[in-house]
Amino acid sequence: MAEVTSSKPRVLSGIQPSGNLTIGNYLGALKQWVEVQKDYDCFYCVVDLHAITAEQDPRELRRKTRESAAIYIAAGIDPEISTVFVQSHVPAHSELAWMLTCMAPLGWLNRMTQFKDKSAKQAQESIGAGLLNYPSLMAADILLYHAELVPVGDDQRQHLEFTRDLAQRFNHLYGETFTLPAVMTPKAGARVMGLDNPTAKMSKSEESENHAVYLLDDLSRARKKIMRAVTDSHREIHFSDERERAGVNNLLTIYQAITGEPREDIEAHFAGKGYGDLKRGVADRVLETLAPLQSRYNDLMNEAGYLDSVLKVGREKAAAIAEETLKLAQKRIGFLAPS
Ligand code: AQP
Repeated sequence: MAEVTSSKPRVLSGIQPSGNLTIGNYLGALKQWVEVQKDYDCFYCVVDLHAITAEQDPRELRRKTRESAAIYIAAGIDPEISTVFVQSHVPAHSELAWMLTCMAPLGWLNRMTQFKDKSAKQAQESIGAGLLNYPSLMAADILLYHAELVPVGDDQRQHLEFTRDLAQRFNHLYGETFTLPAVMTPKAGARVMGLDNPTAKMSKSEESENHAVYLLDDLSRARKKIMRAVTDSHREIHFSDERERAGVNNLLTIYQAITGEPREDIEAHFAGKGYGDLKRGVADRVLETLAPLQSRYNDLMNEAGYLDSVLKVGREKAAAIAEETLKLAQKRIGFLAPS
């Protein structure tokens, strides 16, 4: 077993290998992960157990799991300082998830926006129970590592509150066991919207052609998608909460999230210019991000054995911590320890 020695506070986060990772996943999650990795003891997993809450093709799931892990590293996660692993490689996630599922009130689960949104797209009788129980599994992911901070996009805030509530419930019933985590969302880019429909969140499982820029999109294709983004019939370029200006606001937000420039400077930069200039400006910034990421991705996928060795070390480090927490939770709940 790998030794766990860090005294830094812990971070945990993950992304489902349920499709092609988008610039929404990058700006909402990955970019923050990279930013915190020097100050925290970070655990980043590819959450394949979550991915099967929707139907997956087995070969594709395996391929996307490796691809996602490689993208983490290509985006700037350094496996020498952060732990990168696959969720299903550490069985403690499933085991604690069951215990938490048994404690999670249906009323809480039914209130989850993500469940309501995703289940509304399916016939009632065919909705998998996993979709409803998704937040209990996410709580297990976080609580196993005593994570103090969870960097995610805006859509995961409610699941973080659920995690805190469930941890408190367990601690109250069985004694102090879990650390209550805090959520961390980025100042800009916490909710990147679809390029073809700026009133809906950009999602990797949304299949329409111009909805999302994928991190591994061919660069000219990525540019085309941005140039085709839905805008409006106004002329001025400024940030706005108005629904009909959501497309322009989304483009400006992507620009802000990548450059980190203040809003006033961005508005000044585009003052008197047209939507074509705005789209070109955003496309340039996005491509400046994608080009080095893709080049690192290709390099590391061509290095035989590299990714597998990262995931093996990651599994060992993650399992050492997760199994210890699981044992404590099992003891607290009253399970007989094996002799
Ligand atoms: N559009 C987004 N803007 C900002 N952040 C986003 N995230 C997802 N979409 C956006 C953040 O990315 C992380 C990983 O998300 P996930 O894969 O676990 O599931 P999700 O939130 O349901 O993301 P998707 O892309 O919409 O996946 P599918 O389509 O499979 O459901 C999270 O931190 C999330 O907030």
